[in-house]
Amino acid sequence: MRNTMTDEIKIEGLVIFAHHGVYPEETKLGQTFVVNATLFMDTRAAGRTDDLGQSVNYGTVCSEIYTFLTEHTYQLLEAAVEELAAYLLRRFPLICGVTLELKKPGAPIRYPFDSVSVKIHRAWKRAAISYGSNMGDKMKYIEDALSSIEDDENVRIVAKSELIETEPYGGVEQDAFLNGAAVLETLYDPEDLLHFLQSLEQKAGRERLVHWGPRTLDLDIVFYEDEVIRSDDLIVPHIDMHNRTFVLEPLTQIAPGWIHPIYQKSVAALLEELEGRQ
Ligand code: A4P
Ligand code: MG
Repeated sequence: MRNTMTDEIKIEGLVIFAHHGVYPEETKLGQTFVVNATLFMDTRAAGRTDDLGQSVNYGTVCSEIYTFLTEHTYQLLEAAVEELAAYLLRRFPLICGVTLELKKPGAPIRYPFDSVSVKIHRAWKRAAISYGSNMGDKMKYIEDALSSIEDDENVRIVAKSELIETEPYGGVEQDAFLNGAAVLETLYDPEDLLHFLQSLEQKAGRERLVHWGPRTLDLDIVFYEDEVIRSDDLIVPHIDMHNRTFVLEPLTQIAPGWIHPIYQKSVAALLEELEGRQ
């Protein structure tokens, strides 16, 4: 997988007068804030060509930080810095991650202190999803879901497989499926991504009647970076993906080398093994 933490552009000590705070005086009178930002990106192309068009203009980034912090008002440093990080990641596609620190040297604290601050790291994360439909206008359910994904500001589609027709798997007698897979970059954490995908299933009129039964739309998270997650409502990597041709075949088209973090095998190797077993 792509290493997103290669090079850094740093902005230190950017001073901005703005109006964030819990107390009414703070939002009314305003005060000084100081921003430290590290922008993670691959600077090699700019380094080789000496062309600003291949990089991120740090002057523009400073202006955007200034505009954002002066045009919004947040009570909490946490909220200001969270929203600012997402804004910068959406606004500058070359930036794959940011570390942002927002300091408030004049915070209303009645003891001597230098500064209080909140510092966070946020980045675009890679996820692989698979989708299937075997009711009604299957193609349309899938295409509508993909266009809703494209429209969401927290997700970018990196690659999409072809859609393939597959025989039902899992022993329930039902119509053939249309299946596909996509690689995404997302600002959602795994749980939020699950909830987002479930909202699209609901939009497609999905009713949960029979386990493994017919559905207008099923959207599953196959991988999220190389994370291994086992919570009550989310298991990643998808628990049965290695047994499913309808997941592995489309995923092999777009991400053959993605390594399953538990089996330590690539998607292409898992497909080859599965075909050998069948
Ligand atoms: N959940 C846990 N982990 C995940 C994950 N990684 N991604 C939980 C998405 N959801 C995850 O799913 C049940 C619960 O799984 C969710 O509430 C979520 O919290 P569901 O979609 O509500 O219900 P389901 O249909 O009972 O199960 P599931 O897992 O979606 O069904 P499957 O296992 O995906 O199987 N044959 C072919 N050829 N093609 C298909 O696409 N699909 C199925 C559905 C059966 N046979 C098929 C196909
Ligand atoms: Mg599902």
